[in-house]
Amino acid sequence: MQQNKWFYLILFFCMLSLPACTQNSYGPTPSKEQLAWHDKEFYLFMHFGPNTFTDLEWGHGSEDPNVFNPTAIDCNQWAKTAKAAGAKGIIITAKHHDGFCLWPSKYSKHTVRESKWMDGKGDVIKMLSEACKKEGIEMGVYISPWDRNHPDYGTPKYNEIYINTMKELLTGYGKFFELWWDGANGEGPNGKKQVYDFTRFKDSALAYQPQLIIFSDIGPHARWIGNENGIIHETNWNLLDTVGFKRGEGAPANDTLNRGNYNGKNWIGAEADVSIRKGWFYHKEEDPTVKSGATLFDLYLKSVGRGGNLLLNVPPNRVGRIDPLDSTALMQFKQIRDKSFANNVFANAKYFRTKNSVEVHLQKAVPLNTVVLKEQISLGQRVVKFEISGGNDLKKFNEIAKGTTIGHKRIIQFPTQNIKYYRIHFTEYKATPIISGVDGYLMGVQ
Ligand code: FUL
Repeated sequence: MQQNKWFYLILFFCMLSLPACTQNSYGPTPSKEQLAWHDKEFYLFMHFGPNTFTDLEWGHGSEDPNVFNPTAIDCNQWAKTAKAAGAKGIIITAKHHDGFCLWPSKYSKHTVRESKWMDGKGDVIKMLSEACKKEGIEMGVYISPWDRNHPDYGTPKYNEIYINTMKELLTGYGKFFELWWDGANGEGPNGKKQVYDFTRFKDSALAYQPQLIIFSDIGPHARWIGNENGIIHETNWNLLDTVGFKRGEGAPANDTLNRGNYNGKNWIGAEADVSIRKGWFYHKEEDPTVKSGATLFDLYLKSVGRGGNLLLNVPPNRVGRIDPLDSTALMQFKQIRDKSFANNVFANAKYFRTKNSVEVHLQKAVPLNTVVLKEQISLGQRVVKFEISGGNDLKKFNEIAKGTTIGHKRIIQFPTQNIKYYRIHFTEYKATPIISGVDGYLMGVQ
C-alpha cells in the first residue's frame, strides 16, 4: 500500500519534472550492489582473535596461537543476537593486524590450526558462515592488509600472499556482502613498509565475488567517515573524489571523509564504524563502558539518519559468546527503534507536490517531532538544502527545522509540534529533487 503510494507519487513527480526523468539520473549513482548495501542500514562488526585473550587492541603478531582458546564458542548465538537486534549481517575480523587467521589458512602459520582450540580443527569463519545462513543474515570479512606476523610482509611476495588469503576466504565460504580493508599501519619509522598492490587486490576480490562491497578510507564502494565515533556530518554527500589519494596515510582529510565531496566523481557510501564498548576487542575491564540502548539510538540517528550505514562493533567475549551486557543494550536499541518508528503519522495524509516542495496535510493536528525524508538515490543525490515549516492555517506557516542533504534516509528531529499542515521546501538542489519518502513520527527519545 505504502509502496504503491510512493510509486505513484514518484511518477507524478516525474511528470512535473520531465527533464530529470528523461535524463534518468543526475551525477554519480550507486550500483545495484551499493543500492542493496544502503538498504541494509545497520549491521554488526565483530572483533575476535588473540587480542580477546591478551587484552591488547593491536596484537604484536608474536603471540602464542594457544592464547586463542574460546571455551564455549557459539556462533549461532552471535547470529541470533544480530538478527534479534535487527542487524542485517555480521562483518568478522577474519584476520586482524596480528595476522592471526580465524580459519586454517594455507598461507600462514599463525592460525586456528596452530592453536589447541578444538585440537587445531576449528574454523571460526566456517562456523559463523553456517550460523549466518541459518539465521538468514549476511556476512562480511575484515582482512587486515597490515600483518605483523607474516614473514613476507614488507616484500612484494606479500601481495601474492594477501591475494591468496582473500581467495581462500572468498571462494571457500559462500557469498559475503562486504570486504573490509583497514587503513591502519602502526609499524613506526623502523617498521616494515609494504607497498600494497590495491589495484590487484580489488580486481582479484571482485573476480572471486563480483557483488562485494569493498570498504576502505576511499572505497571503491563504501568509505570510512573519518572517525570511529559513529557520527556522520549532517551534510553527507555519498560522493567522493579519490584521484591522488591513498588508503591509510594518504587518505583525504577526516573532515572530507565525514562529509563526502559535494561534486565528488564517484558514488562511495558512508559507513560509520563504532564500538559498543571502549575498545574493538572484548576486555572484561571495559564492561562498564557498554553503551546504552539510548546512546546507540542516538548514533543511529547520526549515521543512518544522515544517509549512511551503521557498522556497530559487538565483540564476542573469551567464552566465545556475545556478552549479556552487550546483548541487553542491543535489544534495548532495537526496542527504541521499533517504538520510535512504529506509527507513521503521515501514513494517511494527503500529499501535494510542486517541483521544489512537498506539502503534507493531516486530517487533524497530531503531535509530531520527527520527519524522515528519503531521496531516490538510484537517480543521484540531489537535494542540497531543505526547510520544514508548518501550521494550522495554510496561509500562515512557521519554520520548524532546516537541514542539508538527504540521500538514502534523513531523520530530522524538532521540538514537538501539534499542527495539521507541513511543508518540506527544497531550497537548494543540484537537479529536480526526486523524493521517495516523507514520513512523520512522534519519538519518545530525542
Ligand atoms: C582500526 C584498527 O586499527 C582497529 O584495530 C579496528 O580494527 C578498527 C575498526 O579499525 O583502524
